[in-house]
Amino acid sequence: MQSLLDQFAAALGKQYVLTDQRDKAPYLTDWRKRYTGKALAVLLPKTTDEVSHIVKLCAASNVAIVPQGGHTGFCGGATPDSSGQQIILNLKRMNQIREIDVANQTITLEAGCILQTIQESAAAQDFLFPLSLGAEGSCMIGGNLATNAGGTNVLRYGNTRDLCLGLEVVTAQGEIWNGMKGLRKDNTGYDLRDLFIGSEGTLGIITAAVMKLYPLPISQWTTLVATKDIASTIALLNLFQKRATSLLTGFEMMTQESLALNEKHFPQMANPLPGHPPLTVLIELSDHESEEHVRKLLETVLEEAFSANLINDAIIASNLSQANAFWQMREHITLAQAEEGANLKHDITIPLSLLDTFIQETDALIRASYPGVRIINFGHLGDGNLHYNIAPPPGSDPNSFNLANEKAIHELVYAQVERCQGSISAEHGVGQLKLDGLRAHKGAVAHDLMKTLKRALDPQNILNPHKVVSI
Ligand code: FAD
Ligand code: 2HG
Ligand code: ZN
Repeated sequence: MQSLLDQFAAALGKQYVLTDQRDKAPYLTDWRKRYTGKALAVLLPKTTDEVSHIVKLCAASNVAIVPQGGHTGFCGGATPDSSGQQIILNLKRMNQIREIDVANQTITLEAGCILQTIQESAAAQDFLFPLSLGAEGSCMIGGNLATNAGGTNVLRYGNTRDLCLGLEVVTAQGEIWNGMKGLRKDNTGYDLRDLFIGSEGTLGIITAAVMKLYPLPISQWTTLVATKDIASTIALLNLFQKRATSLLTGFEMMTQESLALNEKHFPQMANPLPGHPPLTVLIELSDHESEEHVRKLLETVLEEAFSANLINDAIIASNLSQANAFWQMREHITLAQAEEGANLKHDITIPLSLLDTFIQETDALIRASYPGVRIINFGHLGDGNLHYNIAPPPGSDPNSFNLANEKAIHELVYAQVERCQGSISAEHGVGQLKLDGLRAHKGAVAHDLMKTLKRALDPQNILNPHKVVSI
């Protein structure tokens, strides 16, 4: 292996090939501390040519590559296995914004750009880059594309896939595919771009992208409302969709149990709505017309919702800092869960018409089989996307509870998801966490097609093996 490490050093410069255990450590454990692996080396390339060179060296030696961005993913996709034979290819040094094309409303950037930096660079030129999620201060656009990340703006702007026009990808053979066209129409056969998006580093390494930009809204209004149950919350969503149409940019649901966990670990994040309502909904409207227009619209729809008995209470944020506080409360649920200890995550989508049935049935099954557990159910209700997470009963040791029950709880929830025609991964991806779940629930034909694609594009199985599908 020494000669391969020497070749890496010759390609990148010695300081960008990390082999010391202390230097490698920060790259070996995921954000949740759910997975820790070992790596032969962590490589930090600066250019697409360097990535190509490294992949060719790895292919020649049959060494597997784990692509990595901010390492914030929830499914262990960016964590190597325990063999110590895989290399981590972390793209953080590839962080140049190459161009903002004002007329075409696009931004061209390298895979290691941090999401928040992209949002800020776009805003500085009066554009909105709408992808927004809790990890935006550290996740990278390459990782967002590789996981097809969702977040809080999907109901208006779509997920990362919908925001992408072009890609540059290094293949498993080390070739560079230049698909960096900023076109909104391109019907030239198979869509290679969409094949790589969401492939979690198993089909190619994304090195750059052309992404869509949008006009920056001139006014946003945020409100927190209390609802009594899922049925009325969905009716409320439908009302906003009808009255506010494309001005509706956020519709996030939080159960009382989720916000109780927030309050326990972050008392300053307590729900400002009184009386601990069963459900709290954060709604955001964004407008390009006038502040007056959007505020009036919001008040009118809320009045209609009160009259129709869809909501029991509402607070409209009176300024930007209160609006930010509402969003902070929403984003802190994940952090509160992490403070509480290991939990079991289910990132699922259900058609809105079956969501109520899913929650009622699944809650009952979980509570009957696992008395005392907390169901931390929150998420992007506007997309039918629940984060249906299970925290062990208070006082029990999370690790031993999860060890004993993880498999059975995942299976119970996934069986319910399948029954309700949903998906076992809405936005977080598959990685290693849902490898078995995907095999069991994707459907045999779809799963075989995925394996066929993997074999065709990466016959040596060197790109992130045993993530998403095993061949
Ligand atoms: P990593 O974790 O480094 O990698 C993720 C996967 O992509 C791995 O399989 C890796 O091998 C692959 N990969 C990374 N870079 C490349 C590349 N350049 N080419 C090919 N493959 C690559 N996710 C959501 O969808 N919605 C949310 O609302 C959301 N909220 C979050 C909140 C918090 C607090 C945290 C910690 C995470 C959240 N996530 C969310 C999950 C995570 O942030 C996203 O999945 C994000 O897109 C991962 O980006 P990353 O750069 O950290 O990728
Ligand atoms: C969110 O929507 C993220 O906040 C995290 O997707 C979800 O913690 C989770 O399970
Ligand atoms: Zn989410």
